[in-house]
Amino acid sequence: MPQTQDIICMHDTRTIEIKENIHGENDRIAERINHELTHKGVFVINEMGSPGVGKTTVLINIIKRLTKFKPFVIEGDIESDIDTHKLRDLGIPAYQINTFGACHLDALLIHNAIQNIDFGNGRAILFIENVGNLVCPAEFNIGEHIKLLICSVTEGDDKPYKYPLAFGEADLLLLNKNDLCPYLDFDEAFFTRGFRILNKNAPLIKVSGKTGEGFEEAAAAIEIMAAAALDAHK
Ligand SMILES: Nc1nc2c(ncn2[C@@H]2O[C@H](COP(=O)(O)OP(=O)(O)O)[C@@H](O)[C@H]2O)c(=O)[nH]1
Ligand SMILES: [Mg+2]
Repeated sequence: MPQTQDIICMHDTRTIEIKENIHGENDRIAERINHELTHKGVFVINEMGSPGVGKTTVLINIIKRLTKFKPFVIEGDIESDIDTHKLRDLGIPAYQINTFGACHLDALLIHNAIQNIDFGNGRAILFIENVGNLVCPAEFNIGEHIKLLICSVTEGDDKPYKYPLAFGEADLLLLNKNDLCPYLDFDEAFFTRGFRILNKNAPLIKVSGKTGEGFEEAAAAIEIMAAAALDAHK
C-alpha cells in the first residue's frame, strides 16, 4: 500500500504528516475493470444517491429510451434482491450484489460480478446501482466511466452544501420527482447555486419517474457520453 511519511523537525516543534492511500488497491482494480470493459465496448455508469431517491425508477426510464446500447444492470444492496427482480421482470439483464452491511460497492465486488456477465457483441452500457447512500459510494471508484448522481426534490434543496463530494464528483446530475415540486418548498435556485459552486460542467436535468419528464434528454446525454468514451478507445 503506497505510503509517504514526512517528519519535519524545527527547533522544538515537530510536525508528522502521514499520507496513506487507502484507496490504492481499489483504484488499481477499478482501472483494470474500466480498461477491460472499454475494450469490450461496454460503458460503465456508477449510479449513486440516497435510499428511495428513485435510482431504480430512473434506470428503468433511461433504459426504455436507449436506442444504440444494450443495457445491463448490477444492483448493489445491503440486503435483498427486490430491484433485480423488478428489472428482470421487465426483460432487463440484472445481477445482484449484496454487501451484507457495507454501505458502498467496491471494485473487487464489481470485478467478481462481471466474470458472470456475457456482454455479447455490440456496444453496451453497464449501469451499476450503488448502495443507497450519499457519502461512501462517492469515495470508491468501481471501474466507471461516469458517476451518475440522482437527487430528488423531496430530499431538500440543501443537499449539495451538505454532501459536497458526491455533487462535486458527478458527471451527470438528475433531479428526480419533479412532479412533486408543487407540494414542496424546494428552492431550485439555491440548489443549483450549491451544485455549481462544486461542479461547473456536469449537466443537471430535471426528471420525473412518475411522468417520464426529462428522460429523453437524460438518455440522449448518456448515449452521447458513452459513444464519446468508447470512440476515444477505438
Ligand atoms: N412521485 C414520484 N415518485 C417517484 C419518482 N421516482 C421514484 N418514485 C417513487 O419513489 C420510491 C423509491 O423509488 P426507487 O426507484 O425504488 O428508489 P431507490 O431506492 O433510489 O432505487 C418508489 O415508491 C417510487 O415509485 C418520481 O419521479 N416521482
Ligand atoms: Mg433501488
